[in-house]
Formats: sequence, C-alpha cells, structure tokens
Amino acid sequence: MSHSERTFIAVKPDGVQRGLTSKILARFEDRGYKLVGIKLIQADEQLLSQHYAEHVGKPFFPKMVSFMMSGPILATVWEGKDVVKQGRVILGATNPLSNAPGTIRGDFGIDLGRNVCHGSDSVESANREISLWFKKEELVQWESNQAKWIYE
Ligand code: IDP
Repeated sequence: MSHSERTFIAVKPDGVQRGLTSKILARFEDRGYKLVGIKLIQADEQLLSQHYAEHVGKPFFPKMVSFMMSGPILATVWEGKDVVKQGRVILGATNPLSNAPGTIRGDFGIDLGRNVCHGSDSVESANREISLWFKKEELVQWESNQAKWIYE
C-alpha cells in the first residue's frame, strides 16, 4: 500500500466558526498522517458546484452551497498509507447522529447540514478534489522525520 496516497480534508464553515480547526488537524497528525497542503479559503459557487457535482440539482443543494459560502473553509491535503479510507473513518458517517463518540462528526456534530468536515470518499475523488482546491505548487513534498517511527 502506497505511503504517498493523498486525501482532501476540509473543515467546513461551521467547524472554522466554532474554533475546531486545530482539534481536527490534530486527529490526522496524531494518527501519523503528513500534512502536504493547507489554506483558508472563501469558496465561491463555481468551486462548490464542481466539488459537489454529484449533488447539483438535489433539493438540499442550494442551502448546502449557501452554507458552504457562509464563511471560510480550511482546505487540507494529507498523505500516508490508506489515508483516504482512514480519513473517512476519522470523520465518521455523514450524519453526525449515526456516530458514536470518537469520530470528528460523532464528537462535534448533531445536524446533517452542520457536520463540520469533508473528506474524499475514494482515491479517484481525492485526486479530483485536490486538483480542484489546490494548485500544484501549493502542495509541499517533504520527508517526515517521524516516518520511521510510524511505518515499519
Ligand atoms: P459526505 O460529506 O459524507 O461525503 P455527501 O453525501 O457527499 O456526504 O453529502 C455532502 C454533504 O451534503 C454532507 O456532508 C452533508 O453536509 C450535506 N447533505 C447530504 N445530504 C443532505 C440532505 O439530505 N440534507 C441536507 N444536507 C445534506
């Protein structure tokens, strides 16, 4: 399994407004994943329509987009073995009420439309989302000194 797999994780406007960014970053750092991109961004409708292309036209879409534009989003890219799947586990199920404590959404969320964070659901969508939210030069390739203590 590749140590260079990447995923896109975003703290949504509710998570930023509630001051949860450092706690969410810590979940990924503590697990051993490597941060390779990070920025605070005010998303526009065009970016969100591309990001959520599969949801365009659904009844909840307009409200969801206006919520996602209501404040800054912390966009991040993480790298490591199995990070896409493990990232979804760290986030928890889409509906916060379906989660036991221990996941980000289970610890910090209640309503579906205020579920604090986004995470790519496959390697394919991770690659698509990373190139949508980040320019190539905004991603940093670096060697972590911790790697030998995290991977055998
Ligand atoms: P995901 O964020 O876990 O990948 P998706 O099904 O891709 O879940 O939905 C994108 C986001 O849209 C969800 O995180 C949630 O905040 C919101 N959402 C999904 N379904 C509904 C709904 O039926 N009503 C309101 N918001 C929804």
